[in-house]
This record gives sequence, C-alpha cells and structure tokens, in this order.
Amino acid sequence: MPKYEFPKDFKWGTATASYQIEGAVKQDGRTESIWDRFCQMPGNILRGDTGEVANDHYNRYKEDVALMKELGHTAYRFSVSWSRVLPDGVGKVNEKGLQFYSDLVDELISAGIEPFLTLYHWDLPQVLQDKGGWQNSDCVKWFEEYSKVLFDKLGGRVKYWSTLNEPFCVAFVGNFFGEHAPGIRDLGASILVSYNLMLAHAASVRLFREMKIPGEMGITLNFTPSYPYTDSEEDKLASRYNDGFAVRWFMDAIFNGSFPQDMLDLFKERGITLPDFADIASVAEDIDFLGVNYYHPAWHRYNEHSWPFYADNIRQDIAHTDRDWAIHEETLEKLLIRLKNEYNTPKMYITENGCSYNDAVTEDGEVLDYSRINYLTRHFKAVHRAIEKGVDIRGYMVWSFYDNFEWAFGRYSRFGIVHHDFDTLKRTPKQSAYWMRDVIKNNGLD
Ligand code: BGP
Repeated sequence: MPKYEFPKDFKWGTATASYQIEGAVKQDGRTESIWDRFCQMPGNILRGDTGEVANDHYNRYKEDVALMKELGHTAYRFSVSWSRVLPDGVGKVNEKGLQFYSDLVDELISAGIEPFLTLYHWDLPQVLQDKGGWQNSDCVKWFEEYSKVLFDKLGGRVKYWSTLNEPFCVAFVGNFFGEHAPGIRDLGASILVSYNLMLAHAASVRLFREMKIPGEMGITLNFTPSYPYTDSEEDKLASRYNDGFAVRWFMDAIFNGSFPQDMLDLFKERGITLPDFADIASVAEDIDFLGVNYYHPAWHRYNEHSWPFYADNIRQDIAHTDRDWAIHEETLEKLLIRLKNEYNTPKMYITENGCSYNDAVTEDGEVLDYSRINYLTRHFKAVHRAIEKGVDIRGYMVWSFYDNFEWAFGRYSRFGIVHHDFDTLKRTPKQSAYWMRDVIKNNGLD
C-alpha cells in the first residue's frame, strides 16, 4: 500500500482544451473563433504563434487516446469547439464537427477513460463576438442552444459535464487585462461579461436538469489565493480585494447567488458603472461538483496608486516555474479546506494543476522533467492532506496531457506530461508521465 493512498475510484488523468490542441481550424466546416482572430493581431501571442496546427489532435485523437490508455489514465478532461459544432454560433448544426466529439467520446470509453467534457473553454465563435459576445445578454440563449446540441448528442455517454472553464479568465483576462481574446481593456465591460457568464452557466445547468441528462453537472473555476505581504492593515485590505476578485467573485455568485458587497462597493468607489445584476440570485443553481484549477498564489502589498485594487503583486523568494509562478502547494491544501468550510461545496475535482518548464528531448529520446515530478509530488500530497481532513475530492487532472498552444505564450510554455514537437508533431512521454503511471497504478504515492 502506498503511504499516501487516494480514495477508491479516484479519477486520474489530464486536461486539455479545444483551441489549444485540435488545430484543423478550417477543416470540416469549422469557422473562426475569437482566438483565431486574436492570434492574427501582431503582438498578442509570443513570437506570433497561433493554434492553427497545435497538436493536430483533430486528426490524431486515436493516437492520443491510445497513449493515454498506455499511460494508465482513467479520466480525460477536454472541451468542445463551439464554432466546429455551430459554425454560425447558433442555428444549423455542423454534423461533421459534432461527430468528431462523438467519436472521441467513444474512443475514450472503449479505452476505459472517463470523459469530462467542458462546454466552453474560451473559443467563442467570432460571429457571436461580432454581436457583442458575452457582453450581449442574448449570450444566455446562445449558450443554452449550444449546450442542448451537446446534451442531445452526448448525453448518457458523457457523465461529467462542466459549463465553463475559468470564467475569471474569460471575463477579466479577456475583457479587462486584454491579454486574451477578445483583447478588450475595460473593467466595466468585463464585469458585465462576468455577470452574463454566470447567467449562461445557470441556464445550462437548468437545461441539463430539465432534459434529465444522467450524470454530473459542474463548473471549473481558477483560484489565485492572495496573502497579505505583511501583517499591516493596509496589506490585508489589498489582499482582501484580490481575494474578492480571484476567489469570492464567482464562488459567491455560484453558491450564494450574489456578488461580494465589498467588491461592489470598491467598483462603485472606482467610478465603474455596474449592471443592475437583477437576476444574480438565479445563478445559485445546485451543481454536482466544483472543478478546481490551481497553479500558484500571490502576495499583495498595499499601494494607494494601484488601480483598481490598491495592490502590488510581490514576488517571494521561493522556487518558481519557468512562467515565474511560485510553487506553493500549502495554498492548494488550504484553499480546498476553505472552499468546503465557507461554501459547503459539493464534491470537487482538481480539474487543472501543473507547471511549465522548458523541457527538451535528449539524444536518447527521453525528457527528464524531474522538476515537474517534484511539483506534482508536492501538490498530490497537498490534495491528499485535504482529503484526510475531510474534503471530498474525487479526481485529479493534470494540466496538461501534452505541450500545446498555451494561449498568449503559444508554443513557448510547456505544461505537458507528454512532450510535443510542434514541427514534427511527435509525442514523447516525459519522465513525469511514467512516474504518474505508477501513481495511478498504486492509486497513491510514497
Ligand atoms: C489555465 C487554462 C488552461 C491553461 C493553463 C496554463 O488558466 O484553463 O487552458 O492554459 O491555465 O496557463 P496559461 O494559459 O497562462 O499558459
């Protein structure tokens, strides 16, 4: 028996997202998404990279599923490209595009791998963005229609569904920081987007229940917990605002049907015109699970000139990954316990966790990513501690299956446990993939 044994039937695997791996952007009737458009604008993506080819997963999914099986995976989290399935955003279904996901799901099931499907992982059809995208309140209807197409086709075969991946990134990284598609920099607009996303999420959950789709429905949030840099009251305030932004904003909406009052007050004080949030209470639909994406925490120091949260992000003198993300697994343990205690969360899955390192294949054809094994060991154990303390966690999906198109960093940030050569498209399992195969086999680690 391993020293850190996980619960029976614990799901182990990896996560990916459609635009990051599929490539085939013009194949079989897929139309442009906001990410295809965003990548065309110079300066948006490191060294001008795009997801045009990425891992060519659309044409190589069988090979990929076979490799997952070989590596012992029992779960796989992926997302659907909306513009592949509904090229006009709404209306006519593209049967070929939809069939791809049906075939992928069959392939996974016959390999003994449980599919976890995310409806929306950031690649909105450009035609819908042209109508205002998530700022247009019609997006709730659009998302319901899109959800229905997938429930109809895959309901029963897919048992784990997520509405959205990281609404924080969709709303704020895409519409406030402007670092992701659609590249808007407007705090007010991003708050409206966050509200509409929550309404769309809840509408999709209700539809799932009405259609009596068997299985579980949830959502995936990303968390960047904040610590005050010092014990001063000012630093605590700066940290509290960042916590409101990066933890409580969506958790309060989903579990309490409200947005945090201190954040609403701050936004008003900062002169932001807020929506009326008339339907926010309806967001608190029961979900079956919460997907937790966690990479790193942040430390905040008060700065009266910093807009809008009065905070500067301070780098700590601890180990970081090559994306300069602090390695701090205690935060994950604390976060899971806190989510349970403060929100009475249902069961949770770690739907993303992992690290980027500039891995290369050696002359002997190996990838010796010991730093990743170290990172994952520390985080697996932290999750194990949270489970021992009574948090109901049912699975762990590492980001990512293979190196892929990492959004603004393109191919220049490698998160995979499988190495991907972007020129030859060759997949090479890294040492971490073999190490994880043993963890899965033993359902734990020492
Ligand atoms: C999450 C996304 C993933 C993945 C990961 C890595 O925010 O859900 O799609 O990309 O982060 O980080 P980054 O996208 O910043 O490279």
